[in-house]
Amino acid sequence: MPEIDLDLDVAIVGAGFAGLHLLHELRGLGFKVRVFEAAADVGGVWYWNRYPGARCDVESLQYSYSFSDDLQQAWVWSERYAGQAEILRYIQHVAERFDLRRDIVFKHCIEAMQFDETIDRWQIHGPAGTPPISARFCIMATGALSAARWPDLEGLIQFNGGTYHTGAWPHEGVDFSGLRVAVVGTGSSGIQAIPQIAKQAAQLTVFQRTPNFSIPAWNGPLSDAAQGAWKACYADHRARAREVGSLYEFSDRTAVDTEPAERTREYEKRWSLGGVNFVHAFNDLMVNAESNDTIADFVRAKIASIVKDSGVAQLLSPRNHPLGTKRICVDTGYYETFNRANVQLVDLKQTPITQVSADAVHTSAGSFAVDAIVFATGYDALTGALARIDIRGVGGRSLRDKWADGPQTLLGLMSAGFPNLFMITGPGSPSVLVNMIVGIEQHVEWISRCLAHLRERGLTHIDAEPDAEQRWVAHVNAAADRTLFPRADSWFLGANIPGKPRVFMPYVAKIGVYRRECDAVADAGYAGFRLT
Ligand code: NA7
Repeated sequence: MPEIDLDLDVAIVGAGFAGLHLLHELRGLGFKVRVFEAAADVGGVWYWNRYPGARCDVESLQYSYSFSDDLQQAWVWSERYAGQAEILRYIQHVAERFDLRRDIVFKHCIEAMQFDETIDRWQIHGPAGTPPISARFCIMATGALSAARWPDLEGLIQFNGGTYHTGAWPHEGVDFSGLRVAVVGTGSSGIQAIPQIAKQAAQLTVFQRTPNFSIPAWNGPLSDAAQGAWKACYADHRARAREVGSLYEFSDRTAVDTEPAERTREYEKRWSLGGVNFVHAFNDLMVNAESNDTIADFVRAKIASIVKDSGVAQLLSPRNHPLGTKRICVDTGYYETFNRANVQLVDLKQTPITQVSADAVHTSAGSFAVDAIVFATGYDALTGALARIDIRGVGGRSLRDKWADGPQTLLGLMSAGFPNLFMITGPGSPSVLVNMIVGIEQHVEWISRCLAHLRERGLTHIDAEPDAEQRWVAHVNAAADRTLFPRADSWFLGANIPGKPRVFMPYVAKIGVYRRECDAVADAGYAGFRLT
């Protein structure tokens, strides 16, 4: 572990995909930079999310860095969708290949930071007893889905068995053999973990508050031929990804104007191909409720055809939100799992959890004796990791206070009154709506160019203009309002956290559109930002 350098050009918080790429880029530009990471090693969410079945739902060849052709040619992926262990090995390989660990301070959780206006520097505080760090710039690479959320269940403290969160899974793994297991939560994590846990546990009880739409992954080994063919055209694929995020088969047809039989053929074709590509079957699905009903009906019919108990199939069928307005899930055998004799489904909408006791989960309908509880209850998304740090900007104002009614940013990159502080894939940028690696690389490029620009001109201070920020926030809200997204109680809107303001946080735009908006700002001398 490196000595803590107390006087930096740039401090980066977080050693996941974003932090590592930033470190490589900024070190290459000659900045004195260090990364501070709470975990014992690199990886970010892929370090923590070790639950059974954890897997990326973007295809491996696309969920990887593009900044080094040597890297992308050398690394060999084994499956169409990489599992957590393989992605973590890839990130560790990147850290070794580019000799990154020497500039990362591990087990160093940042607790607080203040901007000192007299010297244009951030004072950054880590664990108690460690000296404060001083950095001209600070970049939050803290992740959009990294602040895991445990539900506040009465009596949980009395529970005698093991309790686990998918977002903070024990490194040694958990053996559920012979146990009666509860899983609470049926988002992407629950939907991936449930089939795996069901195979091991004696009895699995799934506690579902809201059913989600899930599409089969049809994961499998990646052949050398397919991988070789993709790598031969990597430059073209990456250029397209910079426009669209992930390379799906985008449609130029509307569902509403397509004959029902042809529509169904298209949905069947895409269902058999699997993955998120399914939701791009027509180009009006996210803006036209009537069109969305057609794809939602198709998935509900699939659920009914897979799940043998029609009552269970009904409970698993989402009806309270348009398909895709909550993050679409991608699974391996999820709906089939409910045909197993050792799996039961409890509908928390009708019968909520009332309390947990020493050996059971109790709902308004009855008691379920269990030996272990898995919480797949998600995250305080997009703002949670930032809110956990006491960030104080100009005049000692806290970011938490400024964002009390929802996050306010310019381009999702900075927030006015917090000079020299950047965010990677922050609220107000496309963030979780696109392939995260593509979004990360775009932000790393923009910030690197910005810091080089400031250094060349001897400038020490950059801040967002409040007016420009307000215009951007309005623009982001207006973009969301043109879609069906606001119709779901999703974590995109903060709806999963009691008391969190209901504001649609990511920017609904193609990454290429957003990239051009960001580049235009930079080309105009950072219009909307104040540089001194
Ligand atoms: P999600 O998608 O937020 O899913 C969390 C699930 O947990 C969801 O079904 C929630 O129901 C449920 N939940 C949350 N709190 C409770 C309580 N208190 N009681 C019962 N059920 C609850 O998180 P994931 O980890 O699955 O996925 C997050 C993203 O990470 C994923 O999209 C990928 O991008 C990676 P709700 O829908 O709120 O009613």
